[in-house]
Amino acid sequence: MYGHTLMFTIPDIDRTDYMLMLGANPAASNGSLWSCGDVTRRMKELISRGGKMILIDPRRTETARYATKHHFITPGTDAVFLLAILRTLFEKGLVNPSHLKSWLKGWEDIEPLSRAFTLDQAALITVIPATEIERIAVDFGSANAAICYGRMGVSTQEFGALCQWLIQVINIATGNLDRAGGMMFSRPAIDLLRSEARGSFDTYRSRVRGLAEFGRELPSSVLAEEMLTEGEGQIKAFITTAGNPVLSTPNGKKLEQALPELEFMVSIDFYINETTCHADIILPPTGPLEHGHYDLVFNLFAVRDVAKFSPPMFKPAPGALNDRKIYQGLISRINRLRGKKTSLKERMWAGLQKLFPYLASNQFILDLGLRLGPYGKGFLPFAKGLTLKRLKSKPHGIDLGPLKSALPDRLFTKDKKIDVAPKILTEDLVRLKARYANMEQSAQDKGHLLLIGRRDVRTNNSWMHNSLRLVKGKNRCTLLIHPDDAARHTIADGQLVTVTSRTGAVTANAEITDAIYRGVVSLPHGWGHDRSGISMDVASAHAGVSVNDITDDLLIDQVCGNASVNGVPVALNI
Ligand SMILES: Nc1nc2c(c(=O)[nH]1)N[C@H]1C(S)=C(S)[C@@H](COP(=O)(O)OP(=O)(O)OC[C@H]3O[C@@H](n4cnc5c(=O)[nH]c(N)nc54)[C@H](O)[C@@H]3O)O[C@H]1N2
Ligand SMILES: Nc1nc2c(c(=O)[nH]1)N[C@H]1C(S)=C(S)[C@@H](COP(=O)(O)OP(=O)(O)OC[C@H]3O[C@@H](n4cnc5c(=O)[nH]c(N)nc54)[C@H](O)[C@@H]3O)O[C@H]1N2
Ligand SMILES: [Mo]
Repeated sequence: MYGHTLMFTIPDIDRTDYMLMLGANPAASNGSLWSCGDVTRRMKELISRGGKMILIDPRRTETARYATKHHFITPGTDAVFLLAILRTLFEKGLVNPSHLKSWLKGWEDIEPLSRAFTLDQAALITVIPATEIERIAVDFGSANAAICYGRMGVSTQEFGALCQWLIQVINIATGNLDRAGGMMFSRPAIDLLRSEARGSFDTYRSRVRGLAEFGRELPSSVLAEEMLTEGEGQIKAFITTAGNPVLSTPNGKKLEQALPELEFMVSIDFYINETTCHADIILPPTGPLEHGHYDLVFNLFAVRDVAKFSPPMFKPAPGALNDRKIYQGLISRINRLRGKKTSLKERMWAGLQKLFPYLASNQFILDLGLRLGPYGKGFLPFAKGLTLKRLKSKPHGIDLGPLKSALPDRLFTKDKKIDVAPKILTEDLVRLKARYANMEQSAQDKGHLLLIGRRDVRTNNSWMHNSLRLVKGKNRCTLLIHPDDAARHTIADGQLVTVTSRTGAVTANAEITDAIYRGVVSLPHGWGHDRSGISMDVASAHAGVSVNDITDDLLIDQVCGNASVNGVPVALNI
């Protein structure tokens, strides 16, 4: 839509009056696509200045405590809800893209598309009453500044791409894009958008299942089958870095079976965990306190433009390398093996780096990035602006101000227009309509339960569980289940329950709570440290089970190939 895969819209939380949030739990995740300090204070301030926050989630989460209103929703049906909001906005005359009008392409397609479902149909499918959908649309459309924001719950599900598109359309339709208090674009001191490629989609496909590439990456759901299926192009060697896909990718068990079959595997990680234990070689990088830190990624997602440098606290062990040095070492060795000749320029640069080691350091690259960035000093002796030296003189970081309007300059599309109705997405509405043509098709009507995930403030995916202070206390890897469903299956609180899906089964303690919607159960991801071969004593003693043993590599958002780890049909046994 905006011409760049990294061009995320960031909620201007500090200046908004109305936040409609779907499938996100910032009170646990610390914001995610709105990075900042103290997320909960910011949500509280929104309410205390008279604003509203509406939360749509199949679970009444920790974030619900900060919301003015929480609505349960049937997992996977958010696209229908968002269409109903859009439809109502049009019907009530609340659509006005105002300042965005002249940059919109395909705008005339939107109103007819918004009529895909009536409000009553949407209410039946989502379980959010029609009167409430209407109220949300009217409040959203009438607010001075409003934000529609959705995260993992509306991304990693059957219609994730449609959801994220409709969220953009709602913000655009109400003129809330690129405006203070709405959804804005960040302008970090080192701008990844300018240095990274704009991105790609479907320029090639996976060998076995034919899923499309996105930004030169294939969906994680095809990884195991690409290793296990023989033939030309079969994956025989594998490098992992900063990832634990045995626990984090759908049907991780299948990947776990594929890894020992590889001819060679190397992992760049400091832990011998469920994935790296299969590697022939593990290359441990310096730890987070042994190298300096400047955040490239999260400054891009931040609710204010900020820059901060954290110097290393400890000296690394002699010979220890940071991640970048390890990558460089691997790349130059692979190039050499492939017979790639180094150019004269490359050799001269390597020679200079030998003479002046600073030129080979991360800090040199960082200084260059800051100087050449939008707030940079450049290289003129008397110019003002950011340098690494200046940043280092402010140990708490530098605040570069609130988010600023950035359009149309920041658009990366060739025609400098916003593509409001990309064909890939508008065509996917056909699939959505077919899916809910009759409600009998929904898994809940078939007697299945739908499995969703959850995060906890003391976790970070799979890798915080070897720290005792982050795992002690009561077991958090429990199966949340509604009292009615528990009664139906004669499950008592705390009882061990086996959860079964197409791909496997896991057994966890039930936690009965009305904070989860009827027909929905929830397990967190990143646990399952009971596997042999790992060397993480604390994690093993607090093993839990891996939800991704029962998520499904065949359950994907068809249009983009992203894994649908939310809304997995499961059955229970005691
Ligand atoms: N403490 C902590 N912080 C983290 C992480 C962590 O593991 N721990 N992980 C980091 C990472 S990698 C990420 S990507 C972010 C994620 O950040 P968030 O997306 O904010 O966090 P989640 O807890 O995944 O929130 C997803 C929510 O979606 C809900 N949900 C599930 N299915 C549906 C659905 O069909 N519809 C709707 N409307 N909601 C649904 C879930 O109940 C859940 O509350 O967090 C980051 N921050
Ligand atoms: N069912 C389900 N599955 C999910 C999700 C979900 O919500 N539900 N969320 C998905 C999401 S959003 C994400 S992002 C993935 C995350 O999945 P992964 O990225 O695979 O998992 P992490 O647990 O974050 O793994 C991080 C690894 O990096 C290592 N590490 C930490 N710091 C460094 C470093 O500085 N350098 C190097 N080289 N290694 C380091 C850690 O030791 C750990 O082994 O999980 C996904 N899987
Ligand atoms: Mo993530």
